[in-house]
Amino acid sequence: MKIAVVGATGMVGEVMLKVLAERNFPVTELIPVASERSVGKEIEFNGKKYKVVGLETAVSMKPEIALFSAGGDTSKEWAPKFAEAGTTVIDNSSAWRMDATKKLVVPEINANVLTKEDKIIANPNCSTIQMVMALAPLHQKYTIERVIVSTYQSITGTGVKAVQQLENEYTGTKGEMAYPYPIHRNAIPQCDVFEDNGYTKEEMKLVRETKKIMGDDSIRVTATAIRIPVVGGHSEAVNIEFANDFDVNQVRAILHDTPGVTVQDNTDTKTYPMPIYAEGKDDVFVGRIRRDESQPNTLNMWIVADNLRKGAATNTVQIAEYLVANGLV
Ligand code: 2RA
Repeated sequence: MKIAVVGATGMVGEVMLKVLAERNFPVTELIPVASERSVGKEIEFNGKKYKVVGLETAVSMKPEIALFSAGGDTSKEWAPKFAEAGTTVIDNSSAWRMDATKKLVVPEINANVLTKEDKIIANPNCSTIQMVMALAPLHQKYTIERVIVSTYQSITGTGVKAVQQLENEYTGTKGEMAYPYPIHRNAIPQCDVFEDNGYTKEEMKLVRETKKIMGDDSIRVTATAIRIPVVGGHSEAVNIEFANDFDVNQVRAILHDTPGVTVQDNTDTKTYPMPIYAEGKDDVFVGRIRRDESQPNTLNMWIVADNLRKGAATNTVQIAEYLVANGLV
């Protein structure tokens, strides 16, 4: 298959290339796409060298699938152009996620909503993906009424500039600031910009996208998203109120049996998920599973995942794999 990766030189784009190769996705021709300043750069993929091209050229090459991670503006302008040329776009930006005509997909949860007619498919936000991976099987069993989530997010989610700022703070080097505050030895209670309701866009993505992916607008969600000086992945403290009671061991068993989820939960051996160990892996790791003793039918747990992999690149590639396996492209 002819596959375009739009944003191939970016942080998520590079991980998408890595995941495509690792999973032996049937790429017969790669079209690495980036901004004009990167056109002509060489990218190595599966032992072959490919030259980076611009968006116009990439559309004309008519790839079967285009994996996008190039920001909302680029996606808004160019995803329709690829779609018109017959390409199926899987987009990592927030541009299409809440569009009622576009599917928002975590393959393990709702890939079945996909049809041949879906030419622009939205990849959910990283912090949403890892949370719903753990919520969905529990919702099926116990019916979730409300979710309270606090996230502790890797600075890789902000981008290269933030990673560089943290490195500079470690080494005492002067450089460009992604944040007006230090990241090192700090916790910044703002991921993305603020909306009129006092929440950040990141927090409202968790609220809105969870309902859409799980197909249930009745689930009440509130979120606080924090940026911390970690690079391996996002962590989330999640409090879940169910309509029905549950058994904690059964919760562990359900999550254990959920594809893509690994339970790491043993207080005797101090076993629990941590981003430093989740980095580079595709699973969503769940631990600290315990009843909330302050109210009935309520559970606490801790969810960790590599935000660049399952939170972005791997989920995108898994959607592409589903499309191919089901003859939808
Ligand atoms: C973040 N979820 O971590 C977003 C991805 N860019 O900031």
